[in-house]
Amino acid sequence: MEKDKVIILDGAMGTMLQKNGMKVGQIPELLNLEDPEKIIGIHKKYIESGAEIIYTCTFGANRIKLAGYDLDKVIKKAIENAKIARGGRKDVKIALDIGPIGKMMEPMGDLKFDEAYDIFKEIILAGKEADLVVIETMTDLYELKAAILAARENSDLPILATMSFEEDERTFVGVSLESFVNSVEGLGVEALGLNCSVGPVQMYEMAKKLVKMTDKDIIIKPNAGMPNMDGSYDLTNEEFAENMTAIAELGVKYLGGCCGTDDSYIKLLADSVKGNEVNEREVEKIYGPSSASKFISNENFLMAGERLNPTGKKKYQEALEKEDIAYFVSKAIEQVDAGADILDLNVGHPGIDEARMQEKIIKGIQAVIDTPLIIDSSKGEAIEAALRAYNGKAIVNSVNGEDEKLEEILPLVKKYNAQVIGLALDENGIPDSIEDRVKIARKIVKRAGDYGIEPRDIYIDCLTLTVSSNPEGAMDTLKAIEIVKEELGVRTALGVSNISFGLPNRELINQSFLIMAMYAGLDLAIINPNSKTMVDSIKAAKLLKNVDGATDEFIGAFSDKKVSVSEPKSDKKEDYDINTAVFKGLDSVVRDKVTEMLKEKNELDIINEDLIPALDIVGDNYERGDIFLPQLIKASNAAQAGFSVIQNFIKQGGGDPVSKGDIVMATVKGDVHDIGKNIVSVILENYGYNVIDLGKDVPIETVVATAKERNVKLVGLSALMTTTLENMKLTIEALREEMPDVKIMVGGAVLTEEYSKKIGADFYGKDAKASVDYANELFGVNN
Ligand code: THG
Repeated sequence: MEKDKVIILDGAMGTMLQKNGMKVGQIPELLNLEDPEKIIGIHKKYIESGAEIIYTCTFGANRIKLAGYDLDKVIKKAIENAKIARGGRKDVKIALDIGPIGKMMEPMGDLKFDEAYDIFKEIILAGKEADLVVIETMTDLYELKAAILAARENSDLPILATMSFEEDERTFVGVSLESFVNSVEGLGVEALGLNCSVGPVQMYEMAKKLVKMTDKDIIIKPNAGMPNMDGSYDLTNEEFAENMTAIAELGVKYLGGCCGTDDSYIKLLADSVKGNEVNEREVEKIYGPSSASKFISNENFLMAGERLNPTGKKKYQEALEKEDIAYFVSKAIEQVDAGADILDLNVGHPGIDEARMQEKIIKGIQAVIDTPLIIDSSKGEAIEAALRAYNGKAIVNSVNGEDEKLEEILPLVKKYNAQVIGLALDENGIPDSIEDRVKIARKIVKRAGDYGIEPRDIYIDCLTLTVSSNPEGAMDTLKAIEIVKEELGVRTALGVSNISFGLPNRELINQSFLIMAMYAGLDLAIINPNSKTMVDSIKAAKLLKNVDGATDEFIGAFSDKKVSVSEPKSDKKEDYDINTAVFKGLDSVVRDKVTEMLKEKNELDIINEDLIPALDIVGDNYERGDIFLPQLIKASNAAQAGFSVIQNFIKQGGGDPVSKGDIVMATVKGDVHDIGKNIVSVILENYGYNVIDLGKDVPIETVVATAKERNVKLVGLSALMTTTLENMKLTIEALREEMPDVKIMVGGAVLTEEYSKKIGADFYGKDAKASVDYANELFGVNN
């Protein structure tokens, strides 16, 4: 087979537009119509420099960012401009460029998954004349999933997908490299990789990890280094090309540039690597389930919680009927606290629309915890709805050896990139003989393979029979596990509790059987994590099997040392203390707790002694990297729920609502990227400040007028683009002139502490927590 050649991508459109006199605040996408020659000229420069794929000038072309304009026309014209630039060259492809929508998705913001899908679908349909689709600069895995599905389901174009990772190897909302790769490589993309955020120096280590963990082709499109004080980037074109050459040597196929790179960068890059064969890579693929921020390798034993299941549980059934999502979330948390690695979700119950319920509960659970899920249903329709709603790589439980089931379930597993549990039974039930069970397993693995599902993504369940009625059943199951693992290269799964029906001391039997099964090679056990005996014996068995990290885990669990700051006193959510309830983002528990406290405690004391300290724990965990943005926001909102209870209480008593002070927040003129500012606003509010949020693209006069009118002590300004830093400076100058005493804090992706000092800001907020600390200091609040 002919070896693959390196492919050169283009550089930044924005950088070139600025060089060519684009004014601050001008919308690049509209230039496709207003000044097509400029866009065509830039594409041509990149093609002359050696680019083989050029990105259309449509990064922000969506109905949210271009509200009020003819989106269809902009996109079609953008593609036409790229085609004009390409002329007759067959070696240049045109990529329909799709960037983030610019609004946060649920649960962090209010953009719904289906809405995001529709927004992307509209772009894809308008852009059908492109040669391929590029989805780039994504930070939310869920948004990327919506975009990929929209592209897959509405066009046949190849898809390239890249996300933006910071130096800590997480995206802005906490997606890890492993979660990204694991969730996206199987979604039918042509290639995946990284763009923006950092330069090639910082991207090198990440690229090195990427080329190892997936066999997909890799894309690397970094900035021209890290930002300087003046908003430029710190690598010259030569340094850029040199570092990119090192990255190419790792076996990366697609190479290009993002912010700060111009045609000279791409030229030197192309001169160095264009036409080279893509180097061979030593791939050790990762396998296992993942959520958006957590990947779990199925190299390790997985303990799955079985409690999200209506079997024999009246309360659970009632919760299903009432759609009491908080109940399921609390049951999920309970099991994770007890040590579950992954949770089985079953909502099968008479009268329940399984598809809708799976979707609702999955969204509820993934808003609060990062534990991956097993979708437990026999209905294809419910499995599909669940897989669409799930953010990450789920496990489908289950398929069996019946042809009809295989044909219904396996395509879904493939399409949505899930793993699957295959039961060793078929239309004739569970075979008596071990050999017949293995035969069914073989059939499942073969069929899965036909659909492109790898053995390492399959768990065969050799099925637990009740030992009281099948005396040989337990040993048969264990033997089948050994054979299946050995012969088929799959993982194995088992629901354990059936084994002990009808016998006394069930827990002892379950425990003994589980340990025997682990010895036989069981990889995933569905058990009740609330049984301490079971959980503890897994820890012991892992230690004895010399599983990586098991010794530390065991010592951690059974020595005197305490681990978590917010260890619940019991596993019932009513008994959570306020810290834990806030930490876990349980709005209703926080509301109840605060209501209860108000009976005996002064409202300000509750804020200062309970809610704020609880938020501080959350903030500290966030700073340490133990939790991520979704959890931070969820926890903040829970504190806000408590805060609202207090506000209402005070209003009813005729008092003035408490606020620690007014703060004006704005994203500066010309800048429409306000996600960072929104986060800071939410967190400040939750800390008890009254935030006057002026939104994005705010004129200098509006900021000054509002700050004066409300006579605020503090103004917060954000800017995401280098092009708008100048406006930040002008806004600060205008504020200083009118209000010499006002304090100004600034933040944004390209901003540095140094630069913020230079433009006269009082404080550089590196993240939301830092901004709160500064506000507290300024307003004399100690906590
Ligand atoms: N294999 C696979 N999936 C499974 C099973 C399996 N999913 C469902 C089940 N088995 C595992 N999950 C549960 C969930 C709840 C209970 C048992 C198993 C449970 N049992 C109670 C008991 O054991 O006493 C009540 C049972 C009753 O009243 O009927 O709650 O094997 N792939």
